[in-house]
Order: sequence, then structure tokens, then C-alpha cells
Amino acid sequence: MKTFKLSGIAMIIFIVFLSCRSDYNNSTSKSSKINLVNTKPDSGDIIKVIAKDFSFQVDDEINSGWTTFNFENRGHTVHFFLLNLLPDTISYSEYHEKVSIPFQIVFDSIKEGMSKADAGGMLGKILPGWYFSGVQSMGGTGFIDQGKTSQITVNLIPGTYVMECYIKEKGVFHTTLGMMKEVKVLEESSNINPPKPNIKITLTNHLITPIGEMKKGKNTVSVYFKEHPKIGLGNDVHLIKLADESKIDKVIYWLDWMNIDGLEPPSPAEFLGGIQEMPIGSIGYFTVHLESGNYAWISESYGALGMVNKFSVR
Ligand SMILES: [Cu+2]
Repeated sequence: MKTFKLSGIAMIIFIVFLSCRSDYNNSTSKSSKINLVNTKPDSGDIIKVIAKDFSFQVDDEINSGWTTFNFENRGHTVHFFLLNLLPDTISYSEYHEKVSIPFQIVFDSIKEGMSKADAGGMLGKILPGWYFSGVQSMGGTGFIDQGKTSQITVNLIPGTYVMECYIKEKGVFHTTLGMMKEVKVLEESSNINPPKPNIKITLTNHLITPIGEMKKGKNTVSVYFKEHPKIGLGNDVHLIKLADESKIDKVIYWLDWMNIDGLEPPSPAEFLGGIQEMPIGSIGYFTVHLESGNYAWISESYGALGMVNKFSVR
């Protein structure tokens, strides 16, 4: 899961923070889906990631440095991947046992009636300290609808990573169903350069600020992680196509995993990718092909605090 940051009194604030995120309409609805708009890999070293229901197919070992992933969602639902870098002392199986399983236990408790505030407290108690202090989100794709492909470029340091997808299927995280995989990033470095963006996005608390314009056809987007909240979840950005602008509140609700039908398909908008949380100062890139329509940039965790930016492509 995306790493929470908290310590000491921050836990209390965290619980308040979680409870503040629960004030949204709890109905989701189907959106009309448009024809598939896929991205195709550029030339050069591309790491292929194939998502199925419910597994990842990707190399066990990849080079460090700038890395381009071509993510193909061959499943029948929304998928994505997040890359979490583990502390040197923690193994993939420990992460699975002490992080992934507890998240499912906590969500099962929410399903049985536990409040989100109590669930936040429970998470703080059962997750190991190294999860909060030592696991680092190093990027990944935004959420992507079935049948679509997304290409991202991120700069990876050597280490042991967990690739995971925590969308839900009937209340069970995809991680629990098998969508997590160990990926070793080697000392040996790749020789690729990051792509040239036509639009640059900066993420701050709590704004998504684009410079440049999204256009019809191929767009290369850079995302600069200028800051993250000191507590709670980190910043990220997702691209959605909006059939109906009034659905924004439903999307914000849907993006909160603590809601019973949050991150549970069907999603209330069409998800086209983006970039998952990266360390402060990092830049990640992604490529997307757009057709005419209404779109929005949106944060997974802070849409309600203003991290939504609508735009149109003509
Ligand atoms: Cu998934």
C-alpha cells in the first residue's frame, strides 16, 4: 500500500485526518467507457509489465537508473502498479506478512463495521515501525482501466522493491489476490534518458499545478514531487476522463480505499494513468494519448482538499 507517514502525536492527527476524509456521497456509478486509447512504447530499453486478474508479469531483476515501464492492463478491471522500495533489512516475504496482510485485516474490520478513525488507529498499532520510517514509494503508474496501456519513466536506485496493485475485488485487495511481486533493482545502471515533456506538473500540498497544455494525440507529462504532507499519505496524480463533471465528488470518494466501495470497480470515471508517489525532489514521466474530451488531474488522497485540476482537449 502507499506509505503512511506518522509518529507519536501524529497518530492522533492521522486518525482525525482519516475521519475527515469520510464526508462524501457513498454512491458510485458506471461511466460510459470510450474506445481504447493506448500508448505505445518508444524505442529503447523498455521494461514490460503485464497485469492480469490477478498477477504481474515482469522481469525479476531490472537495471537501476532511468527506467521506462510499459504497463499493459490485460485484466477485466482497473489495475496499476506501485513500486515500494524496502529497507535493506526487510525481505519481500516480511513485507507481505507484516504490511499487506494487516491492510486486509484492517479493511475486513471496516467491512464488519469498524469506523475509519478506529481503523486508522488499528493500522498504526499493527503495522511495523519500519513501514512508516523505512519503506519508500518510488513511483508507479496511476490507475488504468482494463484494456489500456501506460508508459512511465522513473529513476530507480538499487534495492528490493515490491510491485503491487491495491485495487479491490469484492472487498479483497488485489495484493491479497496475488498482485504483488518482488523486483530486484540492480547496481548496474541503464543508459536511457528521460523523455522530453510537453507539459510539466508540480505537486505541492495541496495543489496540482500544470505548466503547458495537454493536446490531442501523444502527450509526455513530467511530474515534479515538490512536497508531501508531513503526515498521512503522499502526493500523486492520476488522469481521468470525465463523461460528466458532476462525477468528481464520486471519484474523490472512490479513491479512498477505506470506503467500502472505494477502489472497488466499477470506477466512476475512466482512468488513464498517472504517477504514483515518489520522494520529494523526484521527477517521474508518463505518456498518454488523448482524444477530444473533458479530463481532470486528481490526487488519490487529497482531491477533497483541492488537488483536482480540470481541463479540456479540443
Ligand atoms: Cu489490480
